[in-house]
Amino acid sequence: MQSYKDIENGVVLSVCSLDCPDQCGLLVHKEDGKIKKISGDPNHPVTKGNICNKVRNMGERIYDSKRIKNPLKRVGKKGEGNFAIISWEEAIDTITNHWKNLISEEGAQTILPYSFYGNMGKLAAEGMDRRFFNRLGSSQLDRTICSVAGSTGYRYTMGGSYGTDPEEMTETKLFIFWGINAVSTNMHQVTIAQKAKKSGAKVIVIDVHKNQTGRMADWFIPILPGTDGALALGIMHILYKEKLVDRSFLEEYTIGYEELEDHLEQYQPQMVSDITGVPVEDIYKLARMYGAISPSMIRIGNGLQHHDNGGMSTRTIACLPALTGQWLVKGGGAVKSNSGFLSFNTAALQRPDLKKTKTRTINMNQIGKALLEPDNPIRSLYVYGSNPALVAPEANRVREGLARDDLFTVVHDLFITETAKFADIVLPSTSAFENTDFYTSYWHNYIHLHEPIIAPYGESKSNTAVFRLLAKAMEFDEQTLKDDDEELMKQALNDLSNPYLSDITYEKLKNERYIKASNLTDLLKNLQTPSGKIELYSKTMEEDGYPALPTYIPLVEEQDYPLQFIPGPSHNFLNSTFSNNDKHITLEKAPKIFMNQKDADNRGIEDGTTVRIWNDRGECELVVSVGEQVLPGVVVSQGLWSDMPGKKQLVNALTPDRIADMGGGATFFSGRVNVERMNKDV
Ligand SMILES: Nc1nc2c(c(=O)[nH]1)N[C@H]1C(S)=C(S)[C@@H](COP(=O)(O)OP(=O)(O)OC[C@H]3O[C@@H](n4cnc5c(=O)[nH]c(N)nc54)[C@H](O)[C@@H]3O)O[C@H]1N2
Ligand SMILES: Nc1nc2c(c(=O)[nH]1)N[C@H]1C(S)=C(S)[C@@H](COP(=O)(O)OP(=O)(O)OC[C@H]3O[C@@H](n4cnc5c(=O)[nH]c(N)nc54)[C@H](O)[C@@H]3O)O[C@H]1N2
Ligand code: SF4
Ligand SMILES: [Mo]
Repeated sequence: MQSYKDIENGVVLSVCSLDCPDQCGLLVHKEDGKIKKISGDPNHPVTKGNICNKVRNMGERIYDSKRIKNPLKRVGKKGEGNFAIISWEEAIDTITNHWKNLISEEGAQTILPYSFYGNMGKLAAEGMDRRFFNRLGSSQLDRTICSVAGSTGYRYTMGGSYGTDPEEMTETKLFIFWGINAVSTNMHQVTIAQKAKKSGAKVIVIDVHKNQTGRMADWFIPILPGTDGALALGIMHILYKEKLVDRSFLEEYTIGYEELEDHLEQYQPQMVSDITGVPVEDIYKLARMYGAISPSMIRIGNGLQHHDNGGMSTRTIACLPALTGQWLVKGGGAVKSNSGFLSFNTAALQRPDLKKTKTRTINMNQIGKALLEPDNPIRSLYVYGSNPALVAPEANRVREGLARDDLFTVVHDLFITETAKFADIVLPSTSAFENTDFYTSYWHNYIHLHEPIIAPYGESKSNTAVFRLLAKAMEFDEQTLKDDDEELMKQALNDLSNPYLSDITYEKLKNERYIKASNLTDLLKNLQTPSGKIELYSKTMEEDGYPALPTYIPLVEEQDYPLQFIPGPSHNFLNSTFSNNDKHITLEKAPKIFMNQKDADNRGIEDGTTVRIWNDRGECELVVSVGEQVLPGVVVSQGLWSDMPGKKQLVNALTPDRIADMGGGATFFSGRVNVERMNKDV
């Protein structure tokens, strides 16, 4: 069969590589060997031919004139973005000579990889790169920037990232979107809910911002940031008091339901109302709806996880479906992430055994602090699949660290990102459309194979190809560092122990292109908690220094600033991806901050003007949208916008690099700020 790459004109199958739960099946329409159009694959069982505008316009990004074609070396000052073209040979030699010197003089721990999921491909994001850095003995990176607090919290209750199958949600009668802006970030979850609404289902949205998702809800419940755990406990209190709990389910499938009942006594609805800002009658109404309607499904988003107490909030909400026995009902339960169903052989892919010495681990949320640390300094940073100068908290510190003259920085990307501007060497990356890889959704339970669709752009190379080159130049001669992409996939996918992937092999996937995890209804039989039950009471949590029962823990009281600042992602960008592409910038218009009328009036701020937002960490200037979309005391911005001349729109200049309660997670939404009007002539 002709490979997709060699088809000059025609339509080929693909899958979206972006860090988005939907992981849509795509059709790529080729003309004269180039991508002409991108549409949804109508045969995909979950995404069914619909895709977002971002990816419909992905072609603009692939062929954007700003895309880099060649390796580059810096010729100007760090941060200026002046580079000269060099050959791959020179690039690889420069990097590896530098590293060889560093290793002999100060040790390999002076080198730090920094990466995330700019490309969700397993080979791209956790394949040869991990093998290489394990073998190198470099410092390790704790990849905590996204949802680790929540997944750690959810695991204490449910044993891992296992939840409701989206394909069963046509049965669901009550959807609770809790801290998720699903219209923008999980569009097919909304499609499913809207379809279910036609058969009478209700949609509740609990959020700090009445954004597009809140506006499509049957009932929008505004809540004060970081108080979701208290609301969940208030619901539980009422469920027990009003005998709306499913005792037989609790007896058979949970531990700690009696201790929980006693513990809930303190979460009186009035107290919960005072904490959350949700009127007491609404707490009763919500609890009674949750107790009465089945199947109910809670879609837990990242909003509540990006807080100081994100782990505990998620652990607490994850207890709710057990109280009403939802895990036995088709279409009932909750989804935080479903990635557990598709967990493959990561050890075979990443080869932790190549690590010969114990090395330090650096939390990626504190990259600024780490780069500025004078003891055992990081001397070289290798960035791929991520843009820390824009996406990491305490951005001013991150940039100060990146600007260090004695730091040797390599960035592998498709564009000269804000981070790449600080690089000594920039390497051009292929896009996912140019790569072989496989993808596992963290929402819909399908695993996808991807074969290259177009030839590499210019001289660009994939992550795996670059790490093979680096390994060779470092004179590492293990076969594992030479394996090609097909070999990597075979190792990751054959002989799996995961019971949900019992009939998947690489060969089968190659034939069928996408395969669904199986035996999903065995969830309660396979629970990975220490007791094998849903743990309402968790001894492990106690051992780890947390309360064993779900408990409300307020946000850290930081600095003396009056407004809670929630800088979330935007509809037309994917984190910072697309924020440098004209088409997407035009669609997204301008970065905005939403503010309550009262807070605006107190400050003499008018809708549509530019305001200054500041705290001890930094400042930025955004256009304000005044109204009732957020509660008093809360301001919300959307989007991680690229730097633009004369504009101060770096929201992460304001965000804390504090670590959340669990898993080393990020606390982007737990910072506080003040806002003031700016002089008209500024
Ligand atoms: N279009 C688009 N899609 C994306 C992304 C993107 O950038 N753009 N990013 C992708 C990635 S990497 C991720 S992790 C996901 C994130 O997507 P989501 O899971 O939707 O997470 P966020 O958008 O960060 O926040 C969700 C909602 O939580 C609200 N929120 C903030 N704090 C609180 C709180 O304390 N309580 C409650 N109840 N709500 C709160 C915010 O107002 C927001 O509406 O989306 C993915 N999909
Ligand atoms: N204020 C605030 N900050 C946030 C968030 C928030 O809600 N608010 N969300 C956080 C979350 S949830 C996340 S997940 C992070 C995401 O942050 P990042 O992981 O940094 O994601 P992106 O900003 O999309 O950057 C991905 C980069 O990878 C590059 N890339 C794409 N494919 C490849 C490839 O195959 N190889 C290489 N080498 N590069 C590639 C892209 O061009 C892009 O520059 O941001 C976090 N930052
Ligand atoms: S970004 Fe999300 S919604 Fe858009 S095509 Fe990719 S997976 Fe689908
Ligand atoms: Mo994320």
